[in-house]
Amino acid sequence: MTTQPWTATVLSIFPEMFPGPLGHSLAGKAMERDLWRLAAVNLRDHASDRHRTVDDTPFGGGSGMVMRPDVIGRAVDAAREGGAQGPLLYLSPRGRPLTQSRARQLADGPGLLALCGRFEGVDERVLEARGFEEVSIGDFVLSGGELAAMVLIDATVRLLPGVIGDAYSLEEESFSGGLLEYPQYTRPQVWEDRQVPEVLLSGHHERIRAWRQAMALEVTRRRRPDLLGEMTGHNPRTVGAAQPSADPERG
Ligand code: 9WO
Repeated sequence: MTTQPWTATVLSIFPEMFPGPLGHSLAGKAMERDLWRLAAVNLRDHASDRHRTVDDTPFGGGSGMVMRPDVIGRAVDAAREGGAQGPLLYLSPRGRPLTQSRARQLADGPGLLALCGRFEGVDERVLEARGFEEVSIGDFVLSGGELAAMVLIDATVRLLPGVIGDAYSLEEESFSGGLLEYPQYTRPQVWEDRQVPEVLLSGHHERIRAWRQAMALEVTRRRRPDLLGEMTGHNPRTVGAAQPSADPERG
């Protein structure tokens, strides 16, 4: 017996949405190379009536429908029985925010199971009983958990060994770690009267490295000072911060 590749199992009433964008580009190429696998399970296959019902009206009243715990419980148990490994995740705006660090942990494991809710959500008891971890990709509401699951899987799969060249990932770890990206430029050298910054044409690799680091720090300080606060324990708004111009993005 040999070891299985990293596998994402998704539980959804719209399994045909998968792999969707995950079948393209970097994740898609990696899937073709069998560096990871995707198993999309139709929750309706675990319904118990001939209409394949997965939802019902909420106790206590109110609008909309709630996904039934018995159907989801059977789907999870069958996936586990079939060999699905890794944490059980429920994509929800109530969840703990997804971070690069959580994506790295997930990439270090054997895979994940993602429950994609629809309607007004999932019966709370099945989340408790199966020990779901709730994960949010941001403070907004989608029509369902599927797109959020794709985001989570994409963020994780690109960190799997062999998916991105080692040189690139090392650079990402050591340099841009914790900071936003520095500005990038390519040809043409002049476009609509806008010059590429001179230093990037200099061929002076140490000056280029220093410029990029300074720019990454400046972009982070202006747009996401909270990221610097986490690194330094200081409030960066008060540490030598120039006054922003009228446009906070371009000052
Ligand atoms: C819909 C709704 C309608 C009336 C009153 C309350 C309501 N809550 C919801 C709701 O949260 N619907 C969710 C839709 C149920 C779970 C799946 N859905 C979902 C997941 N929308 N947005 C996400 C999501 C997941 C991860 N990160 C950000 C958003």
